[in-house]
Parts: sequence; C-alpha cells; structure tokens
Amino acid sequence: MPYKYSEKKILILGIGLTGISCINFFLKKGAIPKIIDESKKPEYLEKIPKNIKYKLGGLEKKWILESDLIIISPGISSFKPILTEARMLGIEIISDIELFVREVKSPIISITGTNGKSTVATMVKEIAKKSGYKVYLIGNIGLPALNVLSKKADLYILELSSFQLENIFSLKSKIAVVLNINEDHLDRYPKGFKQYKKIKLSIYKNAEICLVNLKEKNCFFKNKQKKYITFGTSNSNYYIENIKGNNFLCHKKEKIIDTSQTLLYGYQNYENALVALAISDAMHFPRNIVKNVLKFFKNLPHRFQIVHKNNNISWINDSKSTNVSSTKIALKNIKTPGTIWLLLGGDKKSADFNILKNYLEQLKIKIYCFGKDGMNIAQICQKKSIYVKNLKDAITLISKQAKQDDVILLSPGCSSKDQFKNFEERGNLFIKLLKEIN
Ligand code: UMA
Repeated sequence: MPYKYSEKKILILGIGLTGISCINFFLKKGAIPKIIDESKKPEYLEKIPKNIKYKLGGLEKKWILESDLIIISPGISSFKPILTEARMLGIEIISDIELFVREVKSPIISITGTNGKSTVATMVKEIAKKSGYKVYLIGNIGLPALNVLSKKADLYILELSSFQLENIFSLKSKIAVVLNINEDHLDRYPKGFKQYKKIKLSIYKNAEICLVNLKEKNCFFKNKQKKYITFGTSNSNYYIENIKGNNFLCHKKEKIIDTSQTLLYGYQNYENALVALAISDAMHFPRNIVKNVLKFFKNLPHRFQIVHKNNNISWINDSKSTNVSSTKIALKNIKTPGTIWLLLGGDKKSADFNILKNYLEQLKIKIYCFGKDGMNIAQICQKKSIYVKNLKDAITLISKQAKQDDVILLSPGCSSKDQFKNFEERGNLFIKLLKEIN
C-alpha cells in the first residue's frame, strides 16, 4: 500500500539540503508541508517555494504538537525535549531516508561507520557503474536521497550517518556494513558512546547480508537468522595480508589485489578497498572490473591527500578528519625521518583527545592547535603544542621552520563548523595558503 501523505499535517525540521528535498517530495505527493528552522537566517531559505509556510528562529511548539508527521533533518538532534513530548503524543518522527526507503524497490547497499564511508561508497559506485548498473550514491555524501526518486535506478548506495540512522525504521538493505565505530558526535548523544554505537549497528536490522568487521570489537554483531560476510582479521572472509612489506587484499586464501600496484594511499584505504571488494563479490560484480577500478582509485579530496610536495616537504590535506580516531589513523600512516607538523583543532564535539597523548609523545612532532577547542587540545601534549588562532597563523609559522623530509598534516580531528562552513572549505583554505607560500 503506498503511503498517503496528502491528508496529513506535515512539518519539516531544518531548512537545509534535506529540508528542501522533503518539501519537493511532499509537493509531488499532493501534500503541503510546513517547515521550521532554529536559525534566523538559514542558508537555503530562498529555496522554499512561495506556498510553503515557514517559521524561523526556534522550534515552534504549537506547530510541532499539532503535526501528524515530522521529518527531521540529520543536523537536528532527535533527543530535544519537545520532540520527546511529540513522540509521547504519538506523533511520528522520521528522517528523509525513511521517506525514501518507503518508496523504492531497487536494492540498497547501506554503508555507515565513523570513518571511510564516502570512500567505500564511492569505490562501490564506480565498480557498479562500470559493471553496467544505473546506480546512485546518496545520503550523507551530500546528495539528499529524495532528490533521485524520479530517476530510474538499478541500485542505490546509501551513505548513512548516525544522525540519519536515528530515524530510519523501514530500511531493508541488500547489503549493510558498519566499517568501524570510534568516538564521535558525543555531544549529540545523551547516553554517550553506547548510544552512538547502538544507532550505528541498527543499520543491520532487516539487512539481507551483513558485512561485519571482526577487527573491531565495537562492530561485533550477531543474529542467527542473518547471512554474514566478515572482514578485518586473518580468519575473516576478507582480510589484508602483509607479505614482505607488501599488503595484499585477500579472499579465502586467494590474493586478489596487490596494493603496491594501486594508487591507494594510506593503510585505511586498503581497508576501505577490502570492504569494496567484499561488497562487489556479494553483488557478483565482475572481478576484473573490481580490480581495475580499485587499481586506479585515488583518495577522495580532503581525505589524506598529498596536495603538494616541494624540496621533499610533503603537505597532506586530511581535512575530512573530523574525529580524533581519524587523526590517529592519519599519523600512523606517516613514516618519515623528518618532523610532522600537525594542524589540529576546531570543535572537538566533547571527544576525549587524551587518547592521542601517549602516541603523540612518541612522535617527532610539533602540534599547532587552533579554533574553538584549540587551547584545550594543546594541553594534552603541552611540550610539543602551540596554540594559534587559526590555520593561517599556523601555516605562516610552520612554513618558516619546515625542512626536508618534514610532513605538514592538516588532520584536525574536529568539526570545522566553529570557523568554516564545512570541512571542504577548511581543506581548500589549507591548499590556498600553502600555494601562497610555495
Ligand atoms: N538546524 C536547526 N537546529 C539544529 C541544527 C540545525 O534548526 O539543532 C538547522 C540549521 O539552521 C540549518 C538546517 O537545520 O538551516 C540544516 O540541516 P542539516 O544540518 O541537517 O543539514 P543539511 O543541509 O540538511 O545536510 C544534511 C547532512 N548534515 C548533517 O548531518 C549535519 C549532510 O551531511 C548531508 O550531506 C545532507 O543532509 C544530505 O543528506 C553533512 C555532515 O556534516 C556532510 N554529516 C555529518 C558527518 O559526516 O560527520 C554527520
């Protein structure tokens, strides 16, 4: 039975990419929603069609409590007291992804994890496309799922954040994977990491095939009724084997890809490619296509990308590092006799940066901490840290001191929202500043 929206009182929370995609969806369904935003000047205000009523500057209680159905944008916490009250009154609160999955028939591959989502999802999309599929990669990657509803598709790849997963109830993935779960977004979850983890693992609910990371305890998931494929450890179905310093992506004792023959950079990208391989096999994509795509796959922008090399000084843009574990991963990849100049800081979202302390103490490193939590982060390894106001000040200082074999790494471990629009703007500024110097 198709869902009927036209007779419902519908309210959308958040005038962003998601909110606008929801308005368009409902108008096509013959329903006229209302929309509200806590900001007085939301970025996408002008995209609201003329016949849609909106309110700005707060979550209008009356509008919320008189609704039948509320669609919540991922950036807005589901745990706000007014939303708890609404739920208790029986008002349905769902995400745009829930609306989407109620509509589509084609298979869905769902990908979540603290780090690596976009890379794995993009790898799989490229492989699917080359295998002849009409495929869309949607969700947290930046393309709202509802925007592709009118297009014909054989397959959807859904990149899902924990924010989106909070309000998805009918997702039935052909394949679901949790890549990893590390501390992130703790400022969002009243019950802390446990709650974040539970929400991430909810991606496996109703999935036909669960792809499970055996290397990470946080990712363990078991349900007797389900079909599993495992990855991450030597006794998994898919694993990485190191033979004489070379890393091979393997499946059941067979070496499939020699990573030294690829353009992949950073161990985390071998792990990402391994998951893409596992998904591709489960989808029966031809192996020769899989191998070819992964061989030529380059790191996505702002994800541990070498953006400049001069006088044997490397500049790495890892602006997508928005949590402390991704900074640790980036540091682990750098093997140099020189000094690492780390740019760290922004909004740490209540994360505990002390987990880096021992590690930083062992490294030949100088840390420039900037942004909202820069001062606080500089305390964890005081002797090696210096607080600066912003990226520009840091780069000016570093450029005067960096020598041959040094690596300048922007891997902030924090959200960029305190000083930038998003991580892309932060990474682009890093590139602009280094180009001015070099
Ligand atoms: N707003 C409020 N109250 C709040 C928070 C936000 O009213 O407490 C309003 C803002 O004023 C703004 C609107 O909500 O006008 C924005 O909504 P949004 O933050 O949900 O942003 P969208 O533009 O709809 O983008 C969202 C995702 N944003 C977030 O999850 C924060 C995008 O992920 C996603 O690409 C897009 O939908 C399409 O699906 C971005 C992201 O930062 C990339 N994701 C996080 C991450 O990757 O770590 C989870």
